[in-house]
Amino acid sequence: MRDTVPELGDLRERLDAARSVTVLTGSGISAESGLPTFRGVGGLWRTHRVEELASPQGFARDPRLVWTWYNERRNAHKSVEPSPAHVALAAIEKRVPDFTLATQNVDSLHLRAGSRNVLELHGNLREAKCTRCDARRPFDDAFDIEALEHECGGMWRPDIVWFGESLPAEVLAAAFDAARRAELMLVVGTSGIVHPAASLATKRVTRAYVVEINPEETALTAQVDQSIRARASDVLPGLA
Ligand code: BV8
Repeated sequence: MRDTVPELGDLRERLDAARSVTVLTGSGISAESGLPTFRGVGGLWRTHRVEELASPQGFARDPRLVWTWYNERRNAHKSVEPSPAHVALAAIEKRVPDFTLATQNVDSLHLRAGSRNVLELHGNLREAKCTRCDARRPFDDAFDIEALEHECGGMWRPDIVWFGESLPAEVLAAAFDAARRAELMLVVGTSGIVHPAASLATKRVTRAYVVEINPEETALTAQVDQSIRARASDVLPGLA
């Protein structure tokens, strides 16, 4: 049961007036769908640090362990539904002339909710790619961790951006362009720790009025224009 309707200030008026809106989301918006956040449970998966597993070094060290983790996450993605917050962002997109959704999430929930202009900054788990050639294949069902070699001699890996890896150049450029021209930016469900994604919401990059929606303080709280201490589903459906 919701105790109070979060104080939105003039956010509704700003959203109605904005021609150009950019939204940055993180795993907190998918917590509403039942998925664990990236650093939830102390940033651990079983006994391993997620930053370790989500890295080329972690994959080189133990590809079967890393694929076991991604198999579990892919199955979890398929077993949940977009949250009211994901659906609300898709509805808001229809009303805004120039709307961009940059997500750090790899769960495809924004696309499943109907969002159209989605920039997947860190990739997604719908496909796997070869470490050596440019072969790709769908990642719909769990990968057989005993059959990870590709015929070219490379190895199948999830098609996502690991720590220490560059983000896809064209996706990142589009995200920076969107942040630069935005009049209003919403930052939803991210701890603001990971760069360059988090930098999109900083005054170095955007001149937008930046509103954060998060039940907790984050690395961005000190520099946003408005920080609404609430869950995404307590705020976004009302805005939509
Ligand atoms: C790059 C895909 C370099 C994987 C991810 C040392 C060595 C190497 C690199 C670095 C280093 N130090 C710094 C770096 C840079 C590094 C970085 O930023 N590290 C951090 C940890 C300090 N960045 C990189 O490595 C990036 N690449 O810099 O390249 C380079 C440069 C030039 C040339 C070559 C190379 C690549 C970063 C991408 C990493 N991949 N994901 C996977 O998913 O398995 S990042 C990962 O973190 C996820 O994508 C996740 O989305 C993202 C951010 O985390 P959050 O989404 O914010 O999740 P978190 O749990 O932290 O927070 C959840 C929030 O939700 C909380 O605030 C919570 O309060 C809130 N919440 C909870 N419930 C709700 C809610 N909010 C609203 N409603 C709710 N109901």
